[in-house]
Formats: sequence, C-alpha cells, structure tokens
Amino acid sequence: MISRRLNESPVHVTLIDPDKQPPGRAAEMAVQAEDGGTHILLIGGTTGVDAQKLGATLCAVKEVSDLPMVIFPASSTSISCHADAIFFMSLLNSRDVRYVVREAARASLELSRSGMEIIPVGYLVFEPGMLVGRIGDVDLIARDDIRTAQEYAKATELFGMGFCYLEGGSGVSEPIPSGMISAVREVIDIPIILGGGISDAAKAEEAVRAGADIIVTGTMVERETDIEGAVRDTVSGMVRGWKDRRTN
Ligand code: 1GP
Repeated sequence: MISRRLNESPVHVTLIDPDKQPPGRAAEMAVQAEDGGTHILLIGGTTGVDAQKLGATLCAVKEVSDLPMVIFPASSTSISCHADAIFFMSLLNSRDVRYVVREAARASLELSRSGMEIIPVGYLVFEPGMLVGRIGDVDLIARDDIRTAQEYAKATELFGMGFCYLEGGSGVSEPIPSGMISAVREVIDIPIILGGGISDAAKAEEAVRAGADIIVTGTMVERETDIEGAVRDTVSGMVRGWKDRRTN
C-alpha cells in the first residue's frame, strides 16, 4: 500500500515528467534516484503528456526499477495500467471547475475498475505557481497569506482527502516559506506533500522541520549530473529535519 508508505515520514518522491526526456533517459534517472534512496516515483507533468507518452515512460522505468510508480495526472486522460497508483487530485484553488473536479469525475469510473491504488490529494498552488499556476487558472495563494492557506488546507482535510499538497510551482527559485508550512501544519493532521523549488538538502531539511512529510523534487533531478548523490543528500537533510521536528 503506497498510502501507508506515504504516511511514514519523511518520504522523498522523485518527479519524472515524460515530456522532458525520452523514456530511456527517464529509466536512467529512476535508477539513479533509487540508488540515492528515493522512496517513490511520481510520473507526470503539466503539459505535453498524452497517454502514449505516459505509458512509454512507465514501461521503461518498470523494466529497471522496483520503486512504486504513482501517476501525477494533468487531466482525465493521464491513466495507465502500468502504474501502481495515481494521485486523485483536486486543484482546490483553481477558478476552473475542470481542475477542481470535472477531470477527476471523468476519470473516476475507469480508475475504480483499474485496480490501481487511488490516493486522494488536495492540491493547493501558491505564488508564483509557474506553469501549473497558469495552465490550471489558479487563484494563487500569496506566500504570506497564512489565513487563506490554512482555510484551504483545513477544507482538504474535512473533505476527507488523505494528503494536502502544497505546490510552489516547478522550477521556482525558493520553496514555499517554512513559516507558511508550519502554519498549515498547525491546523491539519493529514500528511503534507511539499513541491516546487526544493533544490538542495538544506531546503528539504527546513521544509521537513517546518512540517512537510513528503518532499517532491523534479527540477533537481533533471539538472543534476550526480542524481544519486543529490537525492542521497536530500534524503539525509529530510531525516535531520524530521529528527529535529520530533524532538522540538
Ligand atoms: C512538483 O513542483 C514540484 O510538484 C516539482 O518542483 O521541479 O521545482 O522540484 P521542482
């Protein structure tokens, strides 16, 4: 059960976007991330990922890695029988009802028949949001608007979603501030997934210390030549942050 793994802390997730490299390269990245100690592979991207591209990357990765593979869907067509699980997501602060619920509803019957593990995730996008902010027509949460973030996060929990995903936007220079993460942590008990701008161990450590349970890194893995080393350092930073959090 991937949800059970995600409920342990801290969990490092490597995001692989099938639109960014050919399947063979994605497989190499997965092996190096696995050797560095990542726990889960998240496969998907905001644009340019059709079912064929998604399936090809999942198949290539499956041949070389035993890590659980979770789909990070962009729409109702982001489904593949080659994955182990899928984030069943609602982009709660989108202005477009398609991203709040319509795409999820469209996928729901096929998903429930697929046998794939379905992981319900409330997805909240913060400034600057980057590509997902634009494509998702997001009413971005300001980085210092603690009240709005807490309200959305609490709604995520009250809706019964298992995970609250705080997204700063892929490729952003700085992750969501630690003060914002800890403010969200104060009002919910469900695990917090944090993504966007985690580019080194220190940032991962700070985010986990503040209250993130699961860290997603994408750009770091795309840019690094030593993926294994970068992931290993990031995981070590997360463990340090987690120990501090437990003792404070
Ligand atoms: C996925 O946004 C994250 O949610 C990934 O962000 O590419 O900045 O690691 P990075």
